[in-house]
Amino acid sequence: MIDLRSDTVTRPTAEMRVAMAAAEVGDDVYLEDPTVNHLQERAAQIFAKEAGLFVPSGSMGNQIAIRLHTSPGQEVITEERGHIYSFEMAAMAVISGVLARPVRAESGILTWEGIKPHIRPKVYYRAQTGLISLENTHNMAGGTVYSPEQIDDICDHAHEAGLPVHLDGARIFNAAVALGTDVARLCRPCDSVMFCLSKGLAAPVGSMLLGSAEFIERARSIRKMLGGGMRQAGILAAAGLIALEKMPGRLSEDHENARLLAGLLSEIPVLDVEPRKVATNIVIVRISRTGMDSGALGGLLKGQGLLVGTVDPQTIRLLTHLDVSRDQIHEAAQTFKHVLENAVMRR
Ligand code: TLP
Repeated sequence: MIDLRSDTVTRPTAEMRVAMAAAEVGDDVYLEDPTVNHLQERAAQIFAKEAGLFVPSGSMGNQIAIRLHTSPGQEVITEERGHIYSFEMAAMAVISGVLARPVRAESGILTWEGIKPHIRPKVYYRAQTGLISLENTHNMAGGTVYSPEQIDDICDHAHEAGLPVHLDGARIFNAAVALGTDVARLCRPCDSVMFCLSKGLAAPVGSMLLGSAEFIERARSIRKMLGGGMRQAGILAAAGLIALEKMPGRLSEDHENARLLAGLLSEIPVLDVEPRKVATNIVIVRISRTGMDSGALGGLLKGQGLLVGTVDPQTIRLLTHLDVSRDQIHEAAQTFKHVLENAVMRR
């Protein structure tokens, strides 16, 4: 099987497995796991934030941040296809008692001009805006990237308006590699940042939440409340450390493979894909002209050994990652060609 459904499918590397077996551990609820402590310190250092917290998932990291930045009854501004709104089980309503205020930006990249009209006026009879959340790279918009200047501009205006900004940076290293900058610069003005070790960086489990020392201290309590207090989590943090130190350096390979894949697919007449829009490791393909919906096409591709992700009935999503080689990209494009030619012949 060639699995392009997500970069979450990456398996830990041989080096990670060795490090996991040898990890020094303790009870992290007592703050006594040296490997977790080391990972948290290293992540904070690399991102130039005061402190970091190892969390079991990106969703938990985002939801802890929302809980800490907001009060019940407030609204959270997010891009309409943002993960915190579209893929986190309405958790912000359940856990924090807040409403999402989704804002559409075609490229997934919000601007202050786009956000400003959605900030509630400060009157007592209107729900108040509590937080702005950005996603870099933007997953469902196709791995699109905010530049440091775009983030600075939104954060400057948000802070002037008294609003905090959280960054869902699940794939922030992909953004940094695409821009040729570092994650500390990209995240500088954000009040909190979540990034994932378990996506393109290939760790088996885990994400990090970063912010001020005071924010992270409070985050640790909410993590425990949500059932995310882990014990000998150093086993996982050991893989996370390798993900953090060694894996960002290879992400450009995934980006090249994504551009290659988009180029090959753009040669298939019934597919709509724009290679020049591929900025990182995500390729979005419109399939309305194939005469099939994404479930049907996905089923046929699976029958030929290729797994793809679904965005909606007319759109599929393909991600490149550590466990797909350049040869497999060519193979995947051939599979699309073969399946679509056969489907047209059957009609
Ligand atoms: N994304 C997953 C799915 O949930 C859609 C994927 O396959 O891409 N923020 C962003 C931007 C994400 O893409 C994801 C996961 C998360 C947060 C949540 O991370 P986890 O899965 O660790 O809770």
